[in-house]
Amino acid sequence: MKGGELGYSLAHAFGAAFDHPELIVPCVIGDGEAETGPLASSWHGIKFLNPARDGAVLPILHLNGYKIANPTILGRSSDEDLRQLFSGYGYEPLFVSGDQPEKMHPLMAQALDNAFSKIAAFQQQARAGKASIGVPRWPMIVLRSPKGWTGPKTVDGKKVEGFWRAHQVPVAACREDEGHR
Ligand SMILES: Cc1ncc(C[n+]2csc(CCOP(=O)(O)OP(=O)(O)O)c2C)c(N)n1
Repeated sequence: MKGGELGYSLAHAFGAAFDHPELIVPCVIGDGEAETGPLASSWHGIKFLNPARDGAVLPILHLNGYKIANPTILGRSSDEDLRQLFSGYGYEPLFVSGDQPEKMHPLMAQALDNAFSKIAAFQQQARAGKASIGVPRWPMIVLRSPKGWTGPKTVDGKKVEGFWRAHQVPVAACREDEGHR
């Protein structure tokens, strides 16, 4: 999708999961979107999830470091600060970080398997009537990868991959006189 108002992805994910015990809703959240007021307050939705009666939400916070033309606050935060922040909201953050696709794909697959097993364990216990599980610490994934990952590294000598410039169409105009089409 192109365009639209940022901020509502996580609130919608919780809305989809409430009263749908069979659903697990992965929700990818950009670090730019995470700076909007609606998104910043939606993290608390986790407190309303009932593991017996509702589905689950798996937030995937995608830190590619930049929004349109600036770095992001969460992208510049250390793993330890993020761990403390999201633990405070009630999550267990799982970190996946890097820029080599052949390493990142299995790491992400492992993190997803890990998250789904934790969700399944909370739900099974709650649905078996074990009141003793208390409030689950639901998993979330923090994914760090470069903005514009696997796109052109530079265009016209200017850095694009891993930089805010990747947000825009990097080739400004087709110049037929130079043979571009
Ligand atoms: C409420 C709102 N504020 C500002 C914008 C303008 N805007 C469009 S994309 C964007 C940056 C989004 O960054 P991020 O969520 O990190 O996405 P990604 O880097 O993955 O493209 C901004 C600020 C918007 N669409 N909605």
